Amino acid sequence: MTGYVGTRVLRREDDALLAGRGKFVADIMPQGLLHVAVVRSTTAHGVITDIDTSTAERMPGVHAVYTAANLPRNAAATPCPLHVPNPAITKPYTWRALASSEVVFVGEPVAIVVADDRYLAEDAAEAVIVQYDDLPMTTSIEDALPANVVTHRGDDDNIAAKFTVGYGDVDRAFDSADLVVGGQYRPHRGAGSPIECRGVVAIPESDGRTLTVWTSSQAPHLVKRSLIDVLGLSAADVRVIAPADVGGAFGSKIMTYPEEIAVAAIALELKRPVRWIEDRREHFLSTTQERDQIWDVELAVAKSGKLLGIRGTLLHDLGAYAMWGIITPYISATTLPGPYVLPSYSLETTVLLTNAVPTTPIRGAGRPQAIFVLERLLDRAARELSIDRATIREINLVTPEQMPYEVGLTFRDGGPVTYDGGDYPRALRECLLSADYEGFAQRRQDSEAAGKFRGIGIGCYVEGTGLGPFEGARVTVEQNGRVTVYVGAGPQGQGHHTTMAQIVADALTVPIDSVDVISGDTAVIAKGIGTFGSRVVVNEGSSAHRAASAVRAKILRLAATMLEIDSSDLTLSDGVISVRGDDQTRLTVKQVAAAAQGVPGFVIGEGDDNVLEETDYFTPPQAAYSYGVHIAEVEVDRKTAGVRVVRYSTVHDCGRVINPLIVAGQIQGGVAHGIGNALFERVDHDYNGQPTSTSFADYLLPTASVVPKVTMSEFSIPTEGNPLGAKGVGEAGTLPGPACVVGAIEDALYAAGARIEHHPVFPHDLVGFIETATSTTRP
Ligand code: MCN
Repeated sequence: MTGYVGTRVLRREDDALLAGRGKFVADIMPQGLLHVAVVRSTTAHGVITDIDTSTAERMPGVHAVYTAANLPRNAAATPCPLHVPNPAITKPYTWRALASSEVVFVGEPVAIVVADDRYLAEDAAEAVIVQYDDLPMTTSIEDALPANVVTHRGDDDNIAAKFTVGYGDVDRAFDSADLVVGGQYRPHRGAGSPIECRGVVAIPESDGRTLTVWTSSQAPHLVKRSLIDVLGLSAADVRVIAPADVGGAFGSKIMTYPEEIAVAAIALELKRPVRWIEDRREHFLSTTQERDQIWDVELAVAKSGKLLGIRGTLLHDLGAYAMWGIITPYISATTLPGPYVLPSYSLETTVLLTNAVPTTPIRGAGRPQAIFVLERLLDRAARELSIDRATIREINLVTPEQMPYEVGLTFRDGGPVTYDGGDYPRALRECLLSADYEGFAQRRQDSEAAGKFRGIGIGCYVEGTGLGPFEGARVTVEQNGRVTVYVGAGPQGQGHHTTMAQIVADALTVPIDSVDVISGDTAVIAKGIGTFGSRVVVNEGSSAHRAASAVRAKILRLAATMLEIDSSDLTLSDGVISVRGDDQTRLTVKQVAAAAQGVPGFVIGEGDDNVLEETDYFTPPQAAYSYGVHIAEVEVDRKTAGVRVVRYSTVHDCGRVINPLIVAGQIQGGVAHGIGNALFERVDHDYNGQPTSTSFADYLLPTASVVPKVTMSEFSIPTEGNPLGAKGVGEAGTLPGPACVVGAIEDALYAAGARIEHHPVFPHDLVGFIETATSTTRP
């Protein structure tokens, strides 16, 4: 059978995962393995005045203690590369394998202990005495802006970049507006929180020069490039593998981390395998985070509800280093117009360094914040104009007739933001239907009768997915007829091995069970970028499709030569080649593949037809724009002020769907993430810059009992930007979550004065409104 694309093929990844047979970095235990514990900065900003490693060095089982001064290959001398440079960045700070003098956040690595096991390493790490001269510090955007304190000593201010985006005549829009609404909006910092924290195992060859690095990463090729740059290796010296089982990442494993560089350098020096496995506390202290922003914006509207313009400022917390450049705030700024016709827009963005863990894209990458702000503004305008909240969205959405729609902004790839197609009003209509928007009033009454406040909220989004520059796939048919697909970007739970097998099985017209997928290994495919930005289906999927289609053509040409027939008379289906109009003559892919292996000196096909292998690197012309609508309904408990999401409906269009089952899983997981951002997840610091949320007791995640079953529907308007017609979906489920959940909470308590401009929303934020509501309804 072929025709796998579009069908609910069960994930081939799941049997092993469900049976506990997944193979994660921590499962890689080569002979002679040494273990690392990292000594981290205990101050948010300071200068290291002394590191005393003498006691630790003498402790049993300790092999070495390293600081920046003695880290092998001078590995701490060179900062990690700035992965996404931008001319607007004026302070391109990136971290080093170990801090040498100044530390700029609590958790920054300052020393490393290598021991026979992790327990011994941790004990010895405790015995490393680091003295600091503390410097003034700030972890808050408000304090960072006036530059009373600076994140990096010697700087005059904390501004890492400043840029303005916009189009149209904003001043005229505001002059002619019937209504102006605005506010200060504050989405807060959260963590990526994958189940598997980070980890790295470096295994050297005995030559002291070459090594294999296993790392729990979203971007093994990028890690390889960093190792080459920082450690002065040649490309042939280092192989980086991200195992097929990476236990989640959500963006936090995109970049090169200090531990990857340090562990590789130490393994080369000690000529022993070395590993470091991050624990949860370290994850909160050292793995990148996202979302802290302050938006001061206003919206100009006509009394018809038509949008006229938005203007304002955005302050973005970059944390202590610019590891992923300014991609996140740039995406925020260019996402704000959303799926609506917004005639004018101006936003000045200031990107600020703070003494906290660096921020880099976490699922959604700046978009959830922009969607939150825009949808809050729409709700406010609708209320002031007494227009239904669904109607104000409906009358402003970009229509199919306006497609392709040029927003007037430049996207992060340097091209214009041009929505490539779709039916946004249909998505809203269908979501209102599936959420039974009409029936809400009755449900509200029922909740009130049960002593609860009930509200409904809407969030619409459009998202540029599938950006290049490229991702590759190598498709090869083995002599036994099995097909191997080598791809650069690997999964962290997205089910790529299943979807790539579907794409290749269809393009080759062979059974899916004959297709094996190998991902995330720099030794099997030369170039790769990584899994982020909902880009794999567009880039890697298209490459796999094109490579497999080219191999199929080769198979048919070889079969034609073998059968002495024209290849146009042949068909290939389910791995069998038949001659049109001839039931007797057949060849299998296996027979052709065996023949193609050849006998020395004999040639079957022409040119490289004899090699049943193709590599393709697809480059999309621009982003593929997915879009959708989410509607949440919440109940707020009168006694506890607890919020419960009781209904959640989504409609989305991600173009041609490769696997509806996987897409549904991505949306459901994304919604959980969005609910977490709206109600639970908040990284905080005390007045000294000490993180106060460093365990799942302090940092709450949504659990199965608080995430409702999501009612999902989809329709598909394929994009023309890639041969599959697919658009990305990996982040979509998260994007409008905070917007619609907070919109619903505000709706529940609107009459009591609730105007909510931040998230997460905690029960204590609501107590006052509940008291007001209770006192005004008391007889
Ligand atoms: N897919 C499909 N049809 C489409 C679009 C996608 O069948 N039209 C399938 C793809 O083939 C793939 C999955 O859906 O199996 C996601 O594809 P895509 O949208 O291309 O996203 P990526 O594969 O590039 O994944 C990255 C994205 C991001 S940016 C984050 S963050 C994220 C996410 O995916 N992190 C995740 N989903 C995650 N899911 C899990 N379980 N864990 C994470 O860490």
